[in-house]
Amino acid sequence: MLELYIGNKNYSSWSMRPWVLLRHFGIPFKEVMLRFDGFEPGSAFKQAASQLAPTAKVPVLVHGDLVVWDTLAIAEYLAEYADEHFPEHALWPRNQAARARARSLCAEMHAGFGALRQACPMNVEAALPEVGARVLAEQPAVAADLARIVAMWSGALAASGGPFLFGGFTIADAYYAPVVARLRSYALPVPPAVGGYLDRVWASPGVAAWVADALAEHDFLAFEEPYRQHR
Ligand SMILES: N[C@@H](CCC(=O)N[C@@H](CS)C(=O)NCC(=O)O)C(=O)O
Repeated sequence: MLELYIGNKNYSSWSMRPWVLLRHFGIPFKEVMLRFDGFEPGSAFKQAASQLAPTAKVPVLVHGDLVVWDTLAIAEYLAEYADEHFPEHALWPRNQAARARARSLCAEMHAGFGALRQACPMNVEAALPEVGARVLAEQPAVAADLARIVAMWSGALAASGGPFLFGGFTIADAYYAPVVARLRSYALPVPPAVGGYLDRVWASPGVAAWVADALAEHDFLAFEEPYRQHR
């Protein structure tokens, strides 16, 4: 049985990606939450996470004796696992060129969009449109990240015909699901075609299940909240 170690669902954008992927495709797994009490070396989270993987971060996938950390490595392992055990599901696009493009998009997310991530941390339950408007006006790097995301999604949707970036839901959509959450929470403006994509991602089964759990969490963590004082 696959075991996926994750953080708080309201806040942990990296944990969201592999969880959504597994849930979307109905691949059975056991979820283990390591609550974020803090990221200092002495925190319970860091102590537990450091027992699992050298990075002491989540997500971590454990499969028997194998430990896989870092989201991209986990996504690749899950794609191979699905090829073997659930061949009816394509976690990456089946077309080679589309698969290469999907990997490019995921790598770009993995290494980039620092300004957006910093200014608009994921907070599923929060509605912070005034913060979104302010950071967009005051931080050109956030506006540049948003413009690149809009161009990326518009291009992929036009090329594939949708409903998701590469037609059916793939790792690329799971990778950008936390960005969809941010655009919604901070009400960052997008053109209508991209707005439709946000709605489809939000309604997709894995994402909807994660969001429902995040909304039920009720665990306000002040160190994850640059803008709110309370829920
Ligand atoms: N590159 C890692 C990043 C993982 C990451 O930063 N996870 C956050 C939670 S969303 C974490 O565990 N943070 C703890 C810390 O920074 O000490 C990945 O792709 O999995």
